Amino acid sequence: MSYFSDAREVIAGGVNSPVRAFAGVGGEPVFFHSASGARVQSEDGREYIDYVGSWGPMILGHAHPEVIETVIETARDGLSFGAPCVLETRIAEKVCAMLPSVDKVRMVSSGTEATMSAIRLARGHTGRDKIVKFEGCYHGHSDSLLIKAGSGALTLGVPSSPGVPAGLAEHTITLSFNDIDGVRSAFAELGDQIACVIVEPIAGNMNMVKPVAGFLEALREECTGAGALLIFDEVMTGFRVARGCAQSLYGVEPDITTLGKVIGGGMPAAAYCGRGDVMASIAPDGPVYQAGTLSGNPVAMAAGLKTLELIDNDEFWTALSATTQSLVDGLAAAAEETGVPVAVENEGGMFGLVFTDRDRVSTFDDVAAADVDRFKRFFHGMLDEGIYLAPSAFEAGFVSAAHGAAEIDQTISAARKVMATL
Ligand code: KE4
Repeated sequence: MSYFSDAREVIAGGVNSPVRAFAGVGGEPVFFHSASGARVQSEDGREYIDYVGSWGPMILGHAHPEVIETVIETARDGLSFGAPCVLETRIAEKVCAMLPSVDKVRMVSSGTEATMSAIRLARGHTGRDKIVKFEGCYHGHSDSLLIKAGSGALTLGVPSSPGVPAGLAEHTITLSFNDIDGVRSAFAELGDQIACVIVEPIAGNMNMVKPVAGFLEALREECTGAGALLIFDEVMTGFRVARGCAQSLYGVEPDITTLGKVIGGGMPAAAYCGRGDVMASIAPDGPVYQAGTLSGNPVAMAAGLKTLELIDNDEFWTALSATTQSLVDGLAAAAEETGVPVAVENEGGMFGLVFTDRDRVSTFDDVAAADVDRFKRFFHGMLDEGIYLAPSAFEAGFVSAAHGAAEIDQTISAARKVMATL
């Protein structure tokens, strides 16, 4: 008997999201029982320093007392109304205040819903069918986007999933991330048929890959020139890499932004948002339909709003970025001391670690060529040392405000020990 074998009896694959199944690292997944701050406790009584943070939402740390308190207070007044409530207005006001590119917001319940709806909005608003995405970027599991995708699809080796009709897939143009010439060629050939480009401004689903100089600017220029919409999928980078999201770091304004994870504070909430004239195309104002029973759920709104309120100050970001930097510097030093070639990356509360002899990974091919077997050994070695990393070589890592010097020191000490065995 194991928690996983029990789960597999009644849950497809034993998990409710594939990347959790440890298929990317081998072995059986750890079943969590509880979490607090930077640490999680497993059902079998172990404690780990957590660098997954529910894949990004837990930027304040797990079970933050103010977030928990507001969830309890809000829940006491009812869980869901299916009618407007003022909390929805408040969080939309907060997102608009934090993102200059956003005039209007539509809340949904998952990042997949947000990107799926943003694609439909772009197609409806422009009257065009083709979309552009980038290999290795993951935007959730809607049909048009599950083509050469990253994250779990890449981890499991099914980046283009069965079940997506060829007639739909043919409208998705997949280019190489950071390939400016490829973008310009695609627009030269098909520009007037392209409804939108969707991109993770910092890719976090093929480990962590930053845009090269001019890449995001080229997307902006080509979209504007062709009358296509630029969608920044900031479900992961949103309020994770900077107070103003990735778009504030690169000075490129998208037409639509998708958000998730942090804006739910650990509860199911996500959003698509952007230019008022574009968002005016969404029902009930416009003809593009999208709906959701639990969209804007008051409890999720309360958790997300409290989270945004607590991170909306420069001191938070200065401290979080410093903690992440100290982690990444320590990992790089441990690798140097043990002669293990790695490339590291970080921004705000997000980091990447790739086992490669390249100084930096800039393309999907760079990441695909990394030493996945060495990562698997590193993952399990760190797990044995009480450090919980993302169970995939193709995922980014996340630091919270609850990670302090003690957690970083313990992590670096473990990394030095484990890397020496690789
Ligand atoms: P969800 O549907 O999982 O809420 O969001 C989909 C999504 C959209 N866009 C980006 C940039 C994302 O990173 C995600 C989801 N991220 C993965 C982790 N890489 C979620 C973890 C999982 O699939 O279980």
